[in-house]
Amino acid sequence: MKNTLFLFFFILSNLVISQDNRPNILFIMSDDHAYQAISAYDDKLIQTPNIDKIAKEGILFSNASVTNSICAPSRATILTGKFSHINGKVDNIFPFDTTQITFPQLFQKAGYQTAMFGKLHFGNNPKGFDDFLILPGQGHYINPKFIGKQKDTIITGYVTDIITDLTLNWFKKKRDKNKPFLMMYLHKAPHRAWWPSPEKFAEFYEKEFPLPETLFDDYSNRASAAASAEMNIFNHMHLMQDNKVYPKTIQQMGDLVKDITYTGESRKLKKAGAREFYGPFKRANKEQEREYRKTLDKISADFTEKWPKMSDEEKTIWKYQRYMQDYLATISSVDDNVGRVLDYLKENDLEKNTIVVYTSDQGFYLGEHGWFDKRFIYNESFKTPLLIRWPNKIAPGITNDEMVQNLDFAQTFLEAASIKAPKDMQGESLIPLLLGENKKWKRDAVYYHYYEFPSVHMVKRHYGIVSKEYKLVHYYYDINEWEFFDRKADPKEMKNLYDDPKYQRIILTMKKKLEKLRKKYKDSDELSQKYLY
Ligand code: SGN
Ligand code: CA
Repeated sequence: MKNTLFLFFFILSNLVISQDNRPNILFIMSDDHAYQAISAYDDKLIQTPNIDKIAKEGILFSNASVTNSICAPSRATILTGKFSHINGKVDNIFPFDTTQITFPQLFQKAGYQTAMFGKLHFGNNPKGFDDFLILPGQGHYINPKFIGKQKDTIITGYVTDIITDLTLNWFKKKRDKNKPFLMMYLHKAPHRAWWPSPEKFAEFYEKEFPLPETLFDDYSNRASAAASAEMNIFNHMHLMQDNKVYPKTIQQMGDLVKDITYTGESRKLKKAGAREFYGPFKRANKEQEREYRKTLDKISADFTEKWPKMSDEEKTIWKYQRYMQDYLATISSVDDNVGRVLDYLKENDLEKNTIVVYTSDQGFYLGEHGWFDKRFIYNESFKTPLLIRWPNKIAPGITNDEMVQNLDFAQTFLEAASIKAPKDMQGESLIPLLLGENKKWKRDAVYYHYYEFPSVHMVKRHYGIVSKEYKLVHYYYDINEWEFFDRKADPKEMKNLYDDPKYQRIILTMKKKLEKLRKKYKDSDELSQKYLY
């Protein structure tokens, strides 16, 4: 009897030790994926059934935003749970201090198995991961190189498929079934220069997309930063590298483009050999090149025929269509691949205990205000998609419009995993909102600060406060201008109301709130000085 009892307790205690019921976390992030290009948010441009599934079975945040709309700073904020001015990664140029604590390190220490595959773009290798393979810097779309924990490698194929293969391979071959996992599955797509797979390139070239209402924005009634930015589709998007116009001869290209405002291209063209101008495409092997060539030849023929006869307005529309065809084609691949990973979870009984997050490192302009790129506090780049599924915890199909940020991710994941968050993290756990306990949520406005100027796209430095109703922005450094928007009355942000007498009282209130937020988060003009160049 004694022996049987002993055996019983022995088996029981082993069961308790080997059963770790803490939730797995699958964090899926794309690079520059605009919420306008996810059908759960807006189905005018593309259908994304797999990404939508996360929202259908979970929660969609309609007011999720970033603290600083650019790649590396967003990633630093996600990993540290701190604003750029505190973690020091204020732009893509300033280095990250690797002695700082990142949330994956805490997961690893607490017994999670951790892995990262894809684009980190952080300047350093990630800490706290049992396994990783990351793209160096921006990485390549075609036949990409990866930096590994053990060794570097080049993998033939299309980047979005490869990152997914690596992730699935890890699940199949390396996952320790006795431990919960933290998987960071990070896409390069749809980052510029928007190179699709050959199949999607051909498919999306046949499509035509609706024009955004503000495509021909003249930037009047806004602070001067909107007009001086260099991210206008007509003026700054490259016909070759971006729109993929590669005529048979360089001479032909030079003649065709010499009348457009972006003259650097034709000058460079004459100096270089043709292959150099194939941008990321120059990595393709002969077979891949043959496949891409089929669509490239169509683009080139269409361009050669139409371009000389087009008005500036028609040229803008032509470039916009080319841009959308490629940008959305890359997203279609992301959606297919997200589907592969969700299917794997389902087929392997991992669905129930896995928190699945889909987000982007920031939003992006898809022709709104005539722009591509990001950086500004205007909605399309300030906001970011955020969809979370957690079966039996999050009610399916809910939408939440609270002002949440990428700053909040670290504390959310830590709380979900019952790991104590360091006191100096600056976000709020989203768990109450996930569980539908919205009354516990006290934040009514968020803080934003963008730094990278002067730099590519020339978006001036600015900081601001955003609530559900209003947005107040201060542009500083080489200008001193304010902007104020009524978000409900003017969702497209076309009219700066800073000098409107009707709004003076509310502007004053928002200014006070902004000062309070800056104090709370420890930002100041003195600190901004530290990050000047
Ligand atoms: C490159 C891109 C820019 C982009 C930055 C930062 N130009 O410079 O359009 O804003 O990266 O992007 S490109 O011609 O090289 O594509 S980020 O997402 O990495 O911050
Ligand atoms: Ca980005």
